[in-house]
Amino acid sequence: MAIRDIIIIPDKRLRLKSEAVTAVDKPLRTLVDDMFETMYAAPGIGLAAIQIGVAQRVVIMDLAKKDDPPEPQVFINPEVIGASAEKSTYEEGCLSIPEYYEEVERPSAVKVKYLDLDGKPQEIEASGLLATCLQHEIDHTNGVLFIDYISKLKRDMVMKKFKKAAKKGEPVKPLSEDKEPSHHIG
Ligand code: GNR
Ligand code: NI
Repeated sequence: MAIRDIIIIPDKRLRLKSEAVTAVDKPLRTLVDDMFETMYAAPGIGLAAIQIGVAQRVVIMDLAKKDDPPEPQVFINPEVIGASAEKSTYEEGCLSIPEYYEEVERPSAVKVKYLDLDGKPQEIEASGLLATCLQHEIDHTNGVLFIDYISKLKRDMVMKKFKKAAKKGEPVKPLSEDKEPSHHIG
């Protein structure tokens, strides 16, 4: 097992459409193991393979509450095959856009088909946080980020901040701490 580096914006790989998994084999299980170790270390509640630079349609998740037993879930080649008309709003974050959080509206419930770790086709009807997280992760497999759903003004601000930090090779501070010092008052 190994913790892998999580790539962050503006890394262009986050915009790739990942390739379908063709074999649920040993190397895939190793990838999944590494993804869990990476996600738990971050920590996060979900992870798509592209976030560690692997453009394969693999998503993992663990929505267990802190201090409850772990509930690892794996979705291979996940696909939304149905969505409710009803929407719900959730404050989302992303390990590839560290420390930025914004409300996103998505269908409240979705039906998703996928393969399990035995390569067996499965379907799940998800609501609540699972529905939000599945949509967030499936978006990653298609090169879509949650900032694509916020206003252009906010998105441009976030991208600018991360581009600047990437150029300087600096860690990115939360936007709340990003106020420029005043030049006129002591
Ligand atoms: O850890 C994560 N938390 C989260 C919160 C609200 C909606 C989606 C997520 S997923 C995110 C981890 C991540 O970036 N997955 O791609
Ligand atoms: Ni994410």
